[in-house]
Amino acid sequence: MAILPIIEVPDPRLKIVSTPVEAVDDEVRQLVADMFDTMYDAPGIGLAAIQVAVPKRVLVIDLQEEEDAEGKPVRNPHAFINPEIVEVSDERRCYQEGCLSIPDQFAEVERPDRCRARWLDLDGKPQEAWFDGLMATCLQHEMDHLNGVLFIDHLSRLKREMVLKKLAKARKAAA
Ligand code: GNR
Ligand code: NI
Repeated sequence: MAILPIIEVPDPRLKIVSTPVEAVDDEVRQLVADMFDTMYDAPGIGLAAIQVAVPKRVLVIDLQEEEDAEGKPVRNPHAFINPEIVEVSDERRCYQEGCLSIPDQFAEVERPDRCRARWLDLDGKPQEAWFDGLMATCLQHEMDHLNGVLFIDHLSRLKREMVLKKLAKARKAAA
């Protein structure tokens, strides 16, 4: 178990375009395991490798929407290696997004409602499927990270600057 430090804005590494994984080997599987530990600890519903300073095209998602009898979230981990979005719906949806690299800041982002993705699983096997709802939103948010894009990059300049100003203020208050 390894909880890795999450890098935050304005770290320039968040703008890196991550590189495809060449082989799904034990090193990649260890990275994925550490990313799950880090995501659950944060807690968050998704994490891209660059957020733990690894510029590889790897992301993990667990919406943790179900609960067991005691009200504890049921784990539903998904790992995506070298993911690509191959098709999106014309319909869009708005969702109040947040990001572990922009802590405690939220803003409405509009994205395609559904997306079809292609990726490698932990055995290196190609997979392809449609996603909708929060899974589609989260997958597109994580895909953006692999391309050096943050949710605030989808906002107007004014709104982006408002988010960054609020973050600066919150950090100052916490210091
Ligand atoms: O934990 C997270 N919540 C979230 C909420 C709405 C849309 C996207 C996300 S992803 C985010 C974790 C994160 O920063 N992943 O990159
Ligand atoms: Ni994020």
